[in-house]
Amino acid sequence: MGKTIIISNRLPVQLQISNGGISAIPSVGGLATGMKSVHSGSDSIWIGWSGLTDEEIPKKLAPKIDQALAEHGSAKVNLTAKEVDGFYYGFSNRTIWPLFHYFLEYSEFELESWNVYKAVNQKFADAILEKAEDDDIVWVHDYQLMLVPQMVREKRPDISIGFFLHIPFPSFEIFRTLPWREEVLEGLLGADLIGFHTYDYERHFLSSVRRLLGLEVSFNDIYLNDRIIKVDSFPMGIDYKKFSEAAKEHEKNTTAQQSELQQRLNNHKRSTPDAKLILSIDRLDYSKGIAKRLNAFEYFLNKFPQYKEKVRLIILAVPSRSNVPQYQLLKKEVDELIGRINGDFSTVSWTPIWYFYRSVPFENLIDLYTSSDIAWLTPLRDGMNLVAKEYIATRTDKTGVLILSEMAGSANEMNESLLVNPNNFEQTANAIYEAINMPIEEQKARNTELQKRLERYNVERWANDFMSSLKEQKERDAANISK
Ligand code: GDG
Repeated sequence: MGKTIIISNRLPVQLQISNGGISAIPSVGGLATGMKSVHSGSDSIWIGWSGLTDEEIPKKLAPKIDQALAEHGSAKVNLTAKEVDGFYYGFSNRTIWPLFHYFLEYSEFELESWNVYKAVNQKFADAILEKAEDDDIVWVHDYQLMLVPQMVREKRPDISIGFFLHIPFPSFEIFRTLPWREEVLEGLLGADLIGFHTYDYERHFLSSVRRLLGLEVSFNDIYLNDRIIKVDSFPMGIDYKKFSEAAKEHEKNTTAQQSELQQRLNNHKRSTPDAKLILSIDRLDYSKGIAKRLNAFEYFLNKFPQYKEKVRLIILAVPSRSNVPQYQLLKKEVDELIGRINGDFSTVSWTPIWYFYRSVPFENLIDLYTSSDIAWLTPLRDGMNLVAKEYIATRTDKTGVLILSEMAGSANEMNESLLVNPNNFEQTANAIYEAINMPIEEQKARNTELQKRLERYNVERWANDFMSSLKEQKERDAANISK
């Protein structure tokens, strides 16, 4: 068996240029940790964009960058500022991202950025082709690279190609509005195996393939000329051990070892023992429903005024894609809403919302998860939502309540949480009330089930399931062709 080539827009390491030198630091995100088991040793390589444009990389540092990346089993695809603009901020994040999250009105259909998307996908495919040898396996990730499978297959029909989409695949009625819908489907069909987080996304994709390309589809197989392409769902898990152990370590911290945030949260608990902390963490993205959540919080405070001074909402909004206009508008809307709600409801001893617009180090993330009585995660659409899973994994004493949107992929596996429609303020306000008043025994019973499932279907299992299915598929396809 050959090596595995993993390919995604961003690499599992982040480059830092300082004092004329360069260093590559491992990323902590879900994809990077999830792929660790696949991306190990010398038999795998990860190809992606470094996050720095050609213009940003000083010429004399270029060889050093390649070397630093090679030490982490990675290689970069070079992109100019213009390419990043058309491919990443343009077609990926102004066309596909809003469309696939059902924000049709935000989706821009611009020929220019589609052309850049195609050219950049070809660059990624060329980078794979340069490294690909017989018996290699290629695993392509996410919506930025949907044309890559076909571009690789054209030149190397012999190697195994898998594709995984980390965001929802929309229903046919939404997908059909894309001017380049057939090309996108054909790009994906270059893969032997196409994976989604949920069964629904898988069905939507199959329906688009049948109706737009007229291909024969049987269960989750697509017949294309002499090939069979398999489509399946692989709900992504988390590094359960990492989160549960970090939470256990966190509990052992002496006051001197505690972060400032942890000390403040502990003080808050001590001074107001019957007050509840509600946590909300997302990238600042319109798909995450942060503005709706703030409106629902206001609705809750009006409906249940007895909880004024008894609840506090912590909003951690992580900056994201801030040069896309919709994200700038959203930032303004969220800032204003928080200002208004705090202005209307605050008392001398209470501010209803604590707002942080930044990303925090991992240890602070654990501080927030472990200190919050309730996690309130209500995206309007979300491929999976790993934060919901991470919150549950850190609840070592099994207390805590998760209020989760039905529209998150993770809702399928987290039935023991309080599932809500984020557009229904009445239902959401009642869920907050229920969460605040849920008996400890019931919290523990729900979380015991959730934790068992999350521990079992962890991210390593996800990656291994996908890889085994890809290998099986290749064998099945080879047997079919030789018939
Ligand atoms: C996409 C899909 C799908 C967040 N804030 C901080 C921080 N995080 C980490 C969390 C979590 C990750 O970022 C966020 O993952 P999500 O799944 O919640 O959301 P997206 O970023 O939108 O991810 C999503 C995912 O891909 C995987 O397929 O689930 O649906 O949209 O791991 O812990 N980490 C640190 N500081 C922060 O401030 N250190």
